[in-house]
Amino acid sequence: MSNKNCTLALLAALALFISTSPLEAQSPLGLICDPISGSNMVHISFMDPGVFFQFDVTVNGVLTMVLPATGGIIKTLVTLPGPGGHVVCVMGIGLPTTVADCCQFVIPSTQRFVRGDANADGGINIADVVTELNLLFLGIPVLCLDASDSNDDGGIDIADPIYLVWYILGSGPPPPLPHPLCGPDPTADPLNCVSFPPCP
Ligand SMILES: [Ca+2]
Ligand SMILES: [Ca+2]
Repeated sequence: MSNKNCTLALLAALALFISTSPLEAQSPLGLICDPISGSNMVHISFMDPGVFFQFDVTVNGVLTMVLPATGGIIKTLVTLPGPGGHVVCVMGIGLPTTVADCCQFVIPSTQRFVRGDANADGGINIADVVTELNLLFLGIPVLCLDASDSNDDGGIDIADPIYLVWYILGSGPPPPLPHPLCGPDPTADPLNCVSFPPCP
């Protein structure tokens, strides 16, 4: 075999490998989730391969709707519980085969708040650090998780009360926007802000 033929054979083998790689198995129904801006709805579409008798749709693990098999592309609107991070899964139910396909996305919260004012009392002081520690270690809930994300990294962990302590002591930077005035979160993250009384 010449070098050229050898190269062609290798390319063909590579193309075959790529086309049969497990990537396709990661999205068995080709599920696409398209959140509708400004609403708590997501448009989903997926391919019915014709081997299931129904499709169960779950939102964050809760069964939300059951769709009959149609043997083609299925599209529908799914209502979400509110802003924040969501996982929508479609499960093809058949005998004996059952497959699941999921997608994750974030619906940004529009609630205005002040970052760092974890206890939502209109000021930032050591009580907010205590609120964040109580949330973190005792699981005491807060109305606005975004306000407790002092460093705006999209999660709440020990770095947030530490960030706030340094700021209160005058040794660290202020919390990122929205701070010190009320405003919506400029960065999308899975955290939700149900209400924040100082920022109606
Ligand atoms: Ca406060
Ligand atoms: Ca954080």
